[in-house]
Amino acid sequence: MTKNKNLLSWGLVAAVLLFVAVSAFAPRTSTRLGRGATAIAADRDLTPDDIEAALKTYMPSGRHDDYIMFSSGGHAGQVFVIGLPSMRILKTIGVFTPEPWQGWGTGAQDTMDILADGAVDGIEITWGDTHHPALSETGGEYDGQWLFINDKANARVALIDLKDFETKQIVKNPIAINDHGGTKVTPDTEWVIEGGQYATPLGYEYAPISDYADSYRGMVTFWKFDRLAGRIDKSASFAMELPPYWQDLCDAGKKVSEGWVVCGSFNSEMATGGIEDGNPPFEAGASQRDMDYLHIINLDAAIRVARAGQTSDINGFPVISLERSIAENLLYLAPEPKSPHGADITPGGEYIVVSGKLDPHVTIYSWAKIQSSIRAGNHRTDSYGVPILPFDSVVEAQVEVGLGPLHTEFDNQGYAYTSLFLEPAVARWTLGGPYERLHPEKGWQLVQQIPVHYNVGHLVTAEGDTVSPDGKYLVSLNKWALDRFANVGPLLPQNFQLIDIENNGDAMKLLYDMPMGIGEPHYAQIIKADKLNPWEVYPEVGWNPTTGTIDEHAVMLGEERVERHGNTVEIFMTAIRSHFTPERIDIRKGDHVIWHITNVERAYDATHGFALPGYNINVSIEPGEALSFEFDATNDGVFTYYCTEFCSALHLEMMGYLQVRP
Ligand code: K7E
Ligand code: CUA
Repeated sequence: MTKNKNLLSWGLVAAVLLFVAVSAFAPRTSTRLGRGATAIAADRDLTPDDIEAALKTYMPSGRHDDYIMFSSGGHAGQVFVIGLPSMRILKTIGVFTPEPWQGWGTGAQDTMDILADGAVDGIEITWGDTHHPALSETGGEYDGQWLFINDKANARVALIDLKDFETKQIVKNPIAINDHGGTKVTPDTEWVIEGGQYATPLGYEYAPISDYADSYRGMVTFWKFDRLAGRIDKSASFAMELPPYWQDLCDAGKKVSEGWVVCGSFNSEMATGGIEDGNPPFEAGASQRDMDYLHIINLDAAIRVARAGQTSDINGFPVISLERSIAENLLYLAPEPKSPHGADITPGGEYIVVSGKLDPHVTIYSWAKIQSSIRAGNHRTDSYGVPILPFDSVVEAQVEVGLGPLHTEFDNQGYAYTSLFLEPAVARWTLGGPYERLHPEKGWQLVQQIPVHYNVGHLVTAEGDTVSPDGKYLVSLNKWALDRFANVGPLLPQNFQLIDIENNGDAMKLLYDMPMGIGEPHYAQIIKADKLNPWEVYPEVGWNPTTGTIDEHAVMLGEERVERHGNTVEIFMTAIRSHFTPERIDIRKGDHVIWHITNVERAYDATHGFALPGYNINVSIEPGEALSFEFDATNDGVFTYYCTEFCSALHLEMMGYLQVRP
């Protein structure tokens, strides 16, 4: 009863709001619309909160989102591009996994080559477990130019160009078989951080696990990004050997802490499992001690050591040894409580927030205190000789936020937001120190929790890990969806929940549930949409997206031809609405075929696809793009190639015959 009354009165409020809004433009129709809205709200059993959420997220046809979120795809191996606040998926970017729509890794030679660069010791890898996207930054702000993302499974890092939203490079970590603590970038994107995870012998060589303490090691890798070349420069990159604790998420210092990097860790117990042999299982063995170690790394000093060549060579890659790091004061540890996760640096760089998965608190470390503790010297060390800064000398505060805290991001009002896996909820709490002037509360304290559905891993706020977060929106990346969506069988989608954190004295409000049925995303980053400035079409006809220049095999109109050199047939083809030229190609079984296609269109959205059934070729040719693929004509027969994008009324006629004579 009460609910219905409430509903009706709110429905009226909504109707009035709509009336006011609409009457400004179309006074004749407004009354009818208003009544309709009330009826719809009643009919669909919508609460006032539902109506408000709908009004805040509804995107009228043709209107664009204010923010763009780049989400990892988990073991989809891809990146997903999502508009906020509508939560509409705008694009899948093929990264570590072939992606046929983009023609990523399904024939086009350059894309095959980039994927092949991610091979591990000669074994081709056709998937990835993308975890942490990192937008490029200038002065600690997202600049909208590049996106990096790691593959946790195989310790690889990919680079995506935000001019065309395509992957340009994959680098395999030369010393680690898996990673986790990446990617993060330094405030001017000079370095891309890839932290390790499960310790192994570096270079992924063999050593028996009974030699764990001596032969197994952790690591952090610093990839040099050459912005001018638009590539990671492997030859200028280096790694640091770390103790065989399982390094976890890293973050780059900013402002007052710029030039330093922190990485959390767990399993400082150095548990090696072996429940078969009567040892504690990993989850118990790695959780015995109350404290693990926050790694505090002087990156600027490490760069000097690496540039001076004071490194060892592992698989052809320079690595600063643990001994050297200790001798050069590159590495310090600080105790962090209870199976820590997340290491998130505040916008001004003054504090590091660490969560303890088994501790209801977040622990806040002060950068100033860390520096004075380092200066004070005279530290005890771990068993490898790495100095340990006393807990009390570096901790600024602890805030009880709730059960199972994981990751923290920030807003523009001096609040921090921490995901609580076990509650499950998102906690809003106040930052003290210089942030106190931004909010009415005093000190470090929990302000509010909002339940989420259900167990949340990462959360992300708009530009929330930069030097100037926007606030406004938070997305809770929930691992479990349970009853939130229609049952689609035993494998459930994840649930992204959009939360309004605009603080006009209001509580946080849940706005939208978005099922993610395409992988298990871990982290995402949200950028203001107007910071992105991608191309509408490639700059010139014949453009090679990988080299960023005119392709040497670009085909201009009138230059189409088929050339034969011995057993090699080279095809020069153009695509334009609504035909491929040539339309007929005759070759012989056993020929090696090199096929070049250029989309000579200059019109926005005039993409053509090209599929060659039977030979596993499928490419996408955007306006202006030139690409090539190769195959051996091992089977004779008649093969019908055709355009896979519905590009015109005569799109079905955009085809041709490849005749392979026996
Ligand atoms: Cu899922 Cu960032 Cu890989 Cu925490 S990590 S949840
Ligand atoms: Cu070109 Cu369809």
